[in-house]
Amino acid sequence: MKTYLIAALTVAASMAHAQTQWKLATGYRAESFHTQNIAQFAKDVEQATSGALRIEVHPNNELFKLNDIRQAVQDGKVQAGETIMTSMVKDIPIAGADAIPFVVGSYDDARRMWDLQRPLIDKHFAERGLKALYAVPWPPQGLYAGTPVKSSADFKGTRMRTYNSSTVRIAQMLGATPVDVPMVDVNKALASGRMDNMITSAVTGVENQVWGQIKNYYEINAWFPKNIVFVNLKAFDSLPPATRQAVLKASQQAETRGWAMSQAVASESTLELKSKGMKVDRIPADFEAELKRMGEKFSREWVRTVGNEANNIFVPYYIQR
Ligand code: PCA
Repeated sequence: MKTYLIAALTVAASMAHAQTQWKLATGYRAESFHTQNIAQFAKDVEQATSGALRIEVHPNNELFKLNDIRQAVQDGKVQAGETIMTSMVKDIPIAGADAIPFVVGSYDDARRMWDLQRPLIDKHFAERGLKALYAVPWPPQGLYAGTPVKSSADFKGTRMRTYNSSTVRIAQMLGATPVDVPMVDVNKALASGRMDNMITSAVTGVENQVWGQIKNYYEINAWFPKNIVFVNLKAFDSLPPATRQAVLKASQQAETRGWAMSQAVASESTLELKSKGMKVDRIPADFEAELKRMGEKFSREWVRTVGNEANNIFVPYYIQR
């Protein structure tokens, strides 16, 4: 009996020794579809490696703020993370390719964009000691407004909630004052009257129950920003080969599953906004044309900051179309 116990303890101890634990930091809520997808990814990895790699998910900006997560993973302060790609544009401008207004208009476009963007992201990540695992888009970005809008003049002097440098620039072009509000604080910012309008997805409106203050949602389909899940390269490389393979396989599955989830929540959320009494509409044609011109101006500015690398995405992107 005693010998069995000792043998069992020895096995348990050696298994514990072989176990690696990663923390994964994200800036979004645990209930968010992106985070649910990560939780499933972590489960898949744990199962495929019989517990040799456990990934503990820390949501809600709990470990690091969304915009600091890439640097924290790069510096090895946390092994893995998720952020929105546009949060990296200052350091990796090409990461902002998916938040240029009116370039990507559908999930198929978003897929083509990601296929072209990924090799460049891989290169920039490798230079920084990072490894991209997968990326998943948010549903299309629409316009939320407190009062019905007819033209850009309606935004002059309003406070527009922003979540990255792209949305800041758009707020400026509309003559609004940008107010930086993390996604998890939108409901509070609305309740305390800090913001009047915003551009984001239907699901973000649902998660923050915006209908109390905001009554109009316009499906302008402005862009499909992506969240990216990544790991410190040293942490990845120190795994045994079979564990690395398991992580890559689970990543691929998470990417496929995440895109399907995104598409499903896109339509469900728009219906939910309607069911809560919000008016879901198209914007007037003149205003749409005005927004498109702003989008073009934005993309000229962006191409200037990115330089030649922008061609690697946009030349094939427009040729394939
Ligand atoms: N929701 C996030 C990013 C894009 C989106 O749809 C946010 O509003 O911050």
